[in-house]
Amino acid sequence: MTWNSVAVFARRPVTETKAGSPSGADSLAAASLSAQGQPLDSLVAIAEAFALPGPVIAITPLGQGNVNDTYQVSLRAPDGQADQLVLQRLNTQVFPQPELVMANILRLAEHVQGPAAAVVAGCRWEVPRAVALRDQPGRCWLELEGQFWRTLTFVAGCRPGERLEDRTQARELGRGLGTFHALISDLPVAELADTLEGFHITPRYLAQFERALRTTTVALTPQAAHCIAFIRDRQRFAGVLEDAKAAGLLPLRPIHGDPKLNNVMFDLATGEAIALIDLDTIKPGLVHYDIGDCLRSGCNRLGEETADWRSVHFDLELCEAILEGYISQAQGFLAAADYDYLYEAMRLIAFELGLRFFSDHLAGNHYFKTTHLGHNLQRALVQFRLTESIETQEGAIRAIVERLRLAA
Ligand code: GN1
Ligand code: MG
Repeated sequence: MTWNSVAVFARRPVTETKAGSPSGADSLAAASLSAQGQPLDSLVAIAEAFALPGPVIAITPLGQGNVNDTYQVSLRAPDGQADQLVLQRLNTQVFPQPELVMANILRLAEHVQGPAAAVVAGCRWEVPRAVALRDQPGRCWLELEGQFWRTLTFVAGCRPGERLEDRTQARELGRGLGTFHALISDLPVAELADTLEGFHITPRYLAQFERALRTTTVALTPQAAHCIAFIRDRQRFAGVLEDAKAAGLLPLRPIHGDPKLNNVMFDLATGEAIALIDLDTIKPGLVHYDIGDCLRSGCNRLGEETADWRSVHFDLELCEAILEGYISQAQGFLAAADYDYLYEAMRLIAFELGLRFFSDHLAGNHYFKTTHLGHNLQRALVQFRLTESIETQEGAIRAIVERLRLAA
């Protein structure tokens, strides 16, 4: 098959699959279309453009990403053993300069070297690495018919976080994010590109919401009216982190951008957090965006996809354990002012994600993939309920932060 003849199907809403759980119907012979709408034979050809260590055995959808399309490529290594890689089609509507995304990923890989990282982590630590093209060893992405493909190494022997079971896992989640931040805290932000302008700048999402509200054609149901009132009540709060940044209280640092629970990998044997995956949003930012994202995903035991949004609750015990784990690794670079904004960070990032989901609902679901009508509205209701739960526990959360600050 030549490149020109490779048919690449348009994006479709993803069918949700569990990360790393290939099913019986995965064989290339058995299925002609992947769950993400891509013909499998073209996926094999795309995967084979990269310098794979052996022939492809199977390609299956991977993970639950809301933005990119992700596949697990299984292959046979030269020693006969099975091996895996991750193949992704980047959503270039979200990332208009994907080559800068790759530059950041390469910069990270260069900065974080395995053995030194394991010392900081106190255990095995892995960084997914970009794989070069077979015919162009200096290049690690493929542009094909307007689509952008890349292949990354697969972190084996671990699983992504799904639901936190107990304090030990919660502590590991926080320790994982703290380790990642500690490893990149000396990477100059000027060496990272801003690949997604406005990402986590809440006032900009507020402006997008106002625009979406003016032009929406979606029915404003009582639930939507609730969301609108909820946002209006918190408008003044939206600038809290940006104001602190502008006042010089919070510095720009390299961040992950999306360290939600299922982007942290836990070692199957030891339960330790050993990697952060999904490196597309590594860029300059506030560590508070990451801490907020980690907490809003980890402390919501029902998960962000629950339909039972009324029962969503922010779990204080998990919050304490996540922060403990985080601070155990981050105390070396956290300044006093950083602690002052931890409560605001968790409240803001839950609110911000609700705002983003709701605006996308109003605008016709062009940003986040959806699987059913009203999906983004449901997701927004979950995040807003979580925000409320954080707000009602403000005193207790601030007390936890204070105790940990004094102990650090
Ligand atoms: C998106 O695609 P995914 O699932 O890794 C989004 C994050 C949100 C997340 C919510 C680039 O991440 O900001 O927190 O959905 N990524 C981007 O699940 O917008
Ligand atoms: Mg992501």
